[in-house]
Amino acid sequence: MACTPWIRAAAAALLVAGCTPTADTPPPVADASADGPGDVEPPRAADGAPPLDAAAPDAAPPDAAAIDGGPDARPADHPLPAVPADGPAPTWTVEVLERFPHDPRAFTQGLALVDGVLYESTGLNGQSSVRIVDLDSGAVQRRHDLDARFFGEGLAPVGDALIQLTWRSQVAFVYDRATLAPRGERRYVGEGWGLTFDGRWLILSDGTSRLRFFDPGTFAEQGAVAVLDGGRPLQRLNELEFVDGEVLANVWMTDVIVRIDPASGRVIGRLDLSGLRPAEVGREDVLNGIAWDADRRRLLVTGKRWPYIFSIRARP
Ligand SMILES: [Ca+2]
Repeated sequence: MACTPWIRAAAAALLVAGCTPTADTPPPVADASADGPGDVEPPRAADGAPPLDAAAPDAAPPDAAAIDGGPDARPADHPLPAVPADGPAPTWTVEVLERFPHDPRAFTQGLALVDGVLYESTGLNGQSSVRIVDLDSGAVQRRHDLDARFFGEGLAPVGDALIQLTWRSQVAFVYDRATLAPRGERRYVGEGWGLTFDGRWLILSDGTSRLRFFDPGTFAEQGAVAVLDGGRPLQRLNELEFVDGEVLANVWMTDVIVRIDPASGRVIGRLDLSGLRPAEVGREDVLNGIAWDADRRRLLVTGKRWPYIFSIRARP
């Protein structure tokens, strides 16, 4: 087991056994909205406490090579190309590699895949759920429905637990990842939109341009970073996915997924998925849902009430 003491403590708080953090990540930094790109303050906790690294001596340095390490930094079959070290963020079109059926009633708000198992969170009051889905057939193998008071949002696996946000209820639900049996709740302030786990921190979007970092065990907020696209705050960040050192984010009501450096908040690239939206879906049934299959290096995307999940890669 590769757990650090910090992770073990967080895992214990979640009753998580056998956690295997998969990535090292830059520590969260304070909100950098007043700063331009490349001019971000040194890492510090949101409450002005000493740098997080001081409280977490096992913290690893930022894994910058995974983001902009040049053409040899990633395998040739990686669906996300290397990003230029400087200059404007590129936009790539994408090609579909595989197409899978998807429940057209699922108002997708969160998608994640770990150990070959696909997990989905759906939204809308009275229709919200957390699911285990067979990717190849689209069959829902397990499902837990939320009380109609709750509107399900982002979803992230952490060890053998699943954590699901709610939109405005300021509560996150914790489940057993294998059975979807409820394990408890965590409180947070503000809206919940997207959620992903970088191996150390939960990363949360709330519909603004911020990415917020939370302790997965206590849900204590550790800091935040403002996402800047060409120097301007990028609002409406929605479903998230951590992929090899970067954060992918749906931008609500667009056909675009942005690639974000979570250390600086800088948008380092965009994927244009405008060709994927099925003709039969409604106006609010937008692109939303990104899952990274680390074992098979597949990038899966879908949308709200879309009849398909697609495996894609950027066109070089
Ligand atoms: Ca996701």
